[in-house]
Amino acid sequence: MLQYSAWIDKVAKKKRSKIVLALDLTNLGSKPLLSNCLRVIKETAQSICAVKLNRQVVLPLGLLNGVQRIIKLAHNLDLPIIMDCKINDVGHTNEAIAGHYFSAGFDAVTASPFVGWKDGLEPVFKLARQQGKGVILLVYMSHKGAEEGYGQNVVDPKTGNLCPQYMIFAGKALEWGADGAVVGATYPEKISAIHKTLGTKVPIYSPGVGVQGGDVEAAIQAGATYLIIGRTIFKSANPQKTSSDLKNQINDIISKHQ
Ligand code: BMP
Repeated sequence: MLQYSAWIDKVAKKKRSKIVLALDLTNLGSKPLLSNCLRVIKETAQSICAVKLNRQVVLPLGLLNGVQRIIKLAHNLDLPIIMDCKINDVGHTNEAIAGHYFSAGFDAVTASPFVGWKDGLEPVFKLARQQGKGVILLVYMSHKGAEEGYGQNVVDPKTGNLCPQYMIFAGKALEWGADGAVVGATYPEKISAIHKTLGTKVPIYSPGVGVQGGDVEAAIQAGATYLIIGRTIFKSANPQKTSSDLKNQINDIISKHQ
């Protein structure tokens, strides 16, 4: 079985798609949550390269219950599946959390670099490496409050100079061998700066296009590898067409800037 990073890269090339579907459905509406999730994956499968689940779906469906059906469907359609759990605790619980998600069939997890390496994310990276799974780090989030944490100026311990927190996190993504760095599409200038550090070694996963106000072209041009897209697709009247249109739009932008 391919390692996570190689798998998503292969699927992205095969399907000519950079879209990670954020399946953030809720069961607050009238339709049952599980069948709705399965339907959206089936409708968009040809135009996406991975599926991302949030706790808002895992909590009501259950990791070993309904979520198993979603993971199985994604894998049958040759789609890796990411658990967006934003791991953020001390090492032993981080390791246990990642272990449960990996055992349940998830191919990658997201994690917060604020907790650091020693007794923080080191055990998560070790476990992921042993199992061929991925760890994707938050480097600059897409919402307005991101500047209060990720955007603070801090003293870089290596140089003693003031430096934005997110640039230190970009350095950690490289140093720790992360499989991806999340940078909000709402801040293309941050994508550019982080991309200069990461180059082609760590792909940038960018959420925030569409509903959150980010622009597809600006994010791609700045260096985003994958776009994480949720509501624009699953809340549309026709998710199949919307995802296909977005895929084509992204490919046109890539050809234009090559
Ligand atoms: P939408 O396209 O509906 O705005 O969804 C974006 C997705 O990306 C959500 O699943 C959200 O949890 C995730 N996300 C984000 O929006 N900003 C971040 O900085 C990090 C995220 O994981």
